[in-house]
Amino acid sequence: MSISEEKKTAVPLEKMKWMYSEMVKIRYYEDQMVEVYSEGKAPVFNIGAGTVPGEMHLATGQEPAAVGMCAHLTKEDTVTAPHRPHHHAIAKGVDLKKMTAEIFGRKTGLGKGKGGHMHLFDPAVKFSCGGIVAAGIPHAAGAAMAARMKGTDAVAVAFIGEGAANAGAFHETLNLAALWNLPLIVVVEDNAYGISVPKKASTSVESNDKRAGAYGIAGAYVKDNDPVAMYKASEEAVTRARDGQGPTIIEIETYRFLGHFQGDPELYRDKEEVPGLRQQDPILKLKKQLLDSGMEDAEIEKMEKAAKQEVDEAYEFARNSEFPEADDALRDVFTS
Ligand SMILES: Cc1ncc(C[n+]2csc(CCOP(=O)(O)OP(=O)(O)O)c2C)c(N)n1
Ligand SMILES: [Mg+2]
Repeated sequence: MSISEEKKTAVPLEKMKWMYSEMVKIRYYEDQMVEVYSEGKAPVFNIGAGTVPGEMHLATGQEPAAVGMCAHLTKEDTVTAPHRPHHHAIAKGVDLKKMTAEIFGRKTGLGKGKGGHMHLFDPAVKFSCGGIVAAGIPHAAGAAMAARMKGTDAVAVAFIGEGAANAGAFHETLNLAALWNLPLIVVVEDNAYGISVPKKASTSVESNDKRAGAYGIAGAYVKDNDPVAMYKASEEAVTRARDGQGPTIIEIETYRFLGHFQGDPELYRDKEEVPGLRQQDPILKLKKQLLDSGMEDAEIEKMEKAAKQEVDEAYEFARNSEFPEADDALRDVFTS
């Protein structure tokens, strides 16, 4: 079964403005992170040193997937995200100050500084993420099942990379989610690579929405990293899930402007690839649409300024927060 033809309904201006402002916030957040992450890691790149120790996976360029979907969600809906989670977390409304403090390893962080950037949990908006590829899919199915058992109309969305769609957990979960008609949506962000492996070297189908047919569920494909098309595909999928009509797989063609992780030498792609991709920046495209719809430059600038201020305040909060005590290491964790 395939999702119906793209609806021609217009996206409400308020939603367009929200998506733009969130995309600017995400982009600026990650641009700041590039700088902060490099602090203390020179002269020879030392991944364990600096203000933000550990790996860092940024989603610069992939903003449309997160904002197009989260525009339809409330804090009662669940989102699970993978190792590249900042765009989803921000669009879902995770507390930006506590998120940044967590990434900085500070006591005021979402997980008291013990999780870092791949382990952000915010129960207030039902958001979680993790570094185990594909693990968020069954977690989201569990949340979808809980919503169904409680009789609410909440939905659950698992964001994953296209590489994760080849994991057993993807197929096992979708089989049961289809069988049990769960309000689950899996959003596959096809950024063309799983680390250095191109999609065509790992995936038997051209796009993962085709795999929906194997489970008798709906599938949708969003091309060109288009936030408005993502908004529309997500609207259909969320409506379907809330109405008790079961799961959907959405694949979005998206672009990763940065390396797999910060410090990635990117030897697997042509040096011309990224400048070419940046020419198709989805933020600039959406800005043009806002201007075409009659918004003034000054109003757009005001939105950009507000989004950036929120980010600056979050970084300031994180920097000024204390580190956990050594004695805290074994608190709030499972011990045998
Ligand atoms: C179960 C598991 N296997 C391998 C890894 C190592 N790993 C981290 S990211 C990644 C590639 C993921 O690719 P994709 O799903 O396309 O996401 P992207 O990084 O492109 O966002 C792999 C193999 C892991 N974290 N978990
Ligand atoms: Mg990928």
